[in-house]
Amino acid sequence: MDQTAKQASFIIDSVTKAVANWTVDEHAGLNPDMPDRYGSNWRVDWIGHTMGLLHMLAQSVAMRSPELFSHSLRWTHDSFEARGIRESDLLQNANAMREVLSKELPPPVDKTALAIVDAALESLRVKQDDSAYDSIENSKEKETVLTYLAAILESNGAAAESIIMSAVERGVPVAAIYENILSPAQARLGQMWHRGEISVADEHFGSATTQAVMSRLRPHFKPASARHKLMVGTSTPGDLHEIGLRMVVDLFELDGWNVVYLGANTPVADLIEFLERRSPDLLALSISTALMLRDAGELIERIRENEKIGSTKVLIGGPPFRFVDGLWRQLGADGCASSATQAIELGNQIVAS
Ligand code: B12
Repeated sequence: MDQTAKQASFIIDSVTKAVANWTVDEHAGLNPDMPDRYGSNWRVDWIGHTMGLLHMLAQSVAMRSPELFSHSLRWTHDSFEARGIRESDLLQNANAMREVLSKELPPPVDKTALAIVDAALESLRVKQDDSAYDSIENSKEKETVLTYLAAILESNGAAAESIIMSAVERGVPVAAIYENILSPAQARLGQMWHRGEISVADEHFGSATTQAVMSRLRPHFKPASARHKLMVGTSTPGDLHEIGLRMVVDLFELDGWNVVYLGANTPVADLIEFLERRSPDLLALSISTALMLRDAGELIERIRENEKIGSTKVLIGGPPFRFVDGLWRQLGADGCASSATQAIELGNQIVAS
């Protein structure tokens, strides 16, 4: 990772709380009716929103990627729109944050950060089409995805499981169930939450059901002949997403690898110690939110600096790499794949090279 950019991002993180408070003061100064419009918790909510934006700005600076912040502001814009939060509030808040940052940040961090905020505000002016976000249309199992989702939305876990088990019975391979049914269903749940169509509880039920279904598929695993290679899979410390990672690990297992699935949020020191103890051929690191990018880069730096495990091959993946091209190279990984199927091909190549 670029050390100057990383230090600049730490500076932004260090002033986040103060900048968020000051921003909300400025924003509320223009809108004395904030408590009437957003309820008694309005201040906490707007401070939380502003801090989230600032943390994303820090990641965007660390990665030297204005797109990351623009993407995040657009995402917030659309989510606010779906919840009836005025666009003028988002814009006034972002402009107030810009003003406060211009006073609080030292040069040259101020210039870098303000250019990123300006680019994001400018990009909001262009209406975007989010249809590429929907992977159901392109799925070979579109009908099954829709019936699976319908069962989830009725909170009927038994029906959801039986839809997937029927797919197994008609010969759909595990990899295809993952890629063509469960992945697009999860992405659609995320999209529906974003649009304000379902609650966090519905998403949690869907994610829990998908994980339960994945466990039920294990007896149907028919691994290829042994490759005598070991891979360890984890999400970046602090990252709570685990479904994509688990799909990747399962498909490596089906490809004949020995696998260790550590799940989400393994603490850095414990992960390093584990890698030293098990010496895997490959570490698969999942990064699902852009908020974890700098931490992922630091983790890879720690691995590289370590005499015992410095040459471990590191494969990364997750949604942020779909949104911004070439981001993975900055993190010092050996490769990045956008799906579990691609991960197997690339993982084998990387380890053989
Ligand atoms: C379920 C979910 C959650 C659940 C996770 C539950 C769990 N047990 O896993 C919970 C509620 C915890 C959650 C929280 C948050 N989430 Co969330 N979440 C999702 C959601 C809806 C589905 C994730 C999923 O299961 N996808 C299905 C899997 C199969 O897809 P996948 O993860 O992309 O994985 C595939 C590839 O990316 C790749 N891959 C994944 N990992 C790896 C690793 C390697 C090595 C390789 C090679 C490939 C690879 O292969 C996988 C299979 O093909 C997504 C929406 C989406 N479009 O994915 C948002 C999403 C990932 N979340 C998002 C966000 C922003 C958050 C929060 C910050 C929200 C908030 N404000 O609190 C928090 C972060 C919490 C944290 N500290 O991690 C964003 C991330 C955007 C970004 N660019 O940063 C997404 C994309 C939603 C969106 N459109 O904005 N989330």
